[in-house]
Amino acid sequence: MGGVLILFFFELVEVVERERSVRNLFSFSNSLLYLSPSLNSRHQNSQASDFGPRAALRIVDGVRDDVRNGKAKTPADLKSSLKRAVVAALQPKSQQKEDETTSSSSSTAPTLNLGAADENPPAVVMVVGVNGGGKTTTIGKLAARLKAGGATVALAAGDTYRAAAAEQLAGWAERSGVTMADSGDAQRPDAVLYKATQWAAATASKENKIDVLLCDTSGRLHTNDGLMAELAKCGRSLSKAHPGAPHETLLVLDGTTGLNMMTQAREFNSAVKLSGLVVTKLDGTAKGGAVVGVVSELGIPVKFVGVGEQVDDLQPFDAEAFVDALFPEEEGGK
Ligand SMILES: Nc1nc2c(ncn2[C@@H]2O[C@H](COP(=O)(O)OP(=O)(O)OP(=O)(O)O)[C@@H](O)[C@H]2O)c(=O)[nH]1
Ligand SMILES: [Mg+2]
Repeated sequence: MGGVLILFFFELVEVVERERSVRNLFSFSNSLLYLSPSLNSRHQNSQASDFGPRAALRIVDGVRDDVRNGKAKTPADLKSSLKRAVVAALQPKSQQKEDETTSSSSSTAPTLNLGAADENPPAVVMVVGVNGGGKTTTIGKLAARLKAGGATVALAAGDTYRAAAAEQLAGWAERSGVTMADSGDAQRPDAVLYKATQWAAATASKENKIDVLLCDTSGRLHTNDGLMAELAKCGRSLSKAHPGAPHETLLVLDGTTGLNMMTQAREFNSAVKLSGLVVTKLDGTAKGGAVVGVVSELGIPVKFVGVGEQVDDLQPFDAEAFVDALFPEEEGGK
């Protein structure tokens, strides 16, 4: 990690030396110390080192271009340039296309791409991730959000491992004013999700139709091959029960996680193709900087952030606000 930091620092210094865009290198390097919380060990979880090598280099390239083009001359310019480069790293190209095609049915959650299910509801959203990241809580909050936007929502209890998991989800259904999907007497997670999806699809054609089915899954370590294979099977069950499903597969990432986020995202993405990320627990000291590396490397957009344990503590992702929190105005390496 230190290597990445050093590289980051020296790349910038090299650029400045070569371009002679900043006269006083000493004040420039001081400004870098100010700019980059990564160089200050007090700022845990907001470190540029967490971005990972590929994102860090991409960001350096962005800053370098601004220096070369004369856009970044002062420390303040450099800070803006750095922030712009991180914002750019957080916006995969595919997201722009998605935004253009997002249907009106998801207007309260503009980043969810549920329009494909307009003709053949329900839209099915599968939520995956490691243990305790905030999957069930995110589902509860998302349900309330979608409901507030006028959608009829049901929840599927695909976490069959923890005895209390279905109860926890049912609690969220009650809080959010949505229904629990009926999965009959199914026991295995893939069977529960299959039955729940079939039920939701059948209900969707009736008067009290279901627009969106949110599927919970058990937390699992991305290193557990057996459980990852089981998750892939759950995904296949959804598409068998309802063609086109899942319309969204969201990976929930605990914002306090560092570089391990990348490994988690890679493994989950290869088991079930991910369409979006949710970064949780950003209400604490964590800033979730490591997700910059995930977006940059895998091209999967962040769609929501979790900022608390209450029902309305889910926000659509705002790259600029996220980056402002990573590089706060007042703080610095003072
Ligand atoms: N502060 C804070 N806590 C959160 C947030 N999201 C979830 N939590 C808490 O994190 C803990 C775990 O949340 P769950 O939703 O149960 O996590 P999970 O991923 O479903 O966990 P498993 O099903 O056991 O894998 C709970 O105590 C939640 O209240 C958040 O955005 N902020
Ligand atoms: Mg859970």
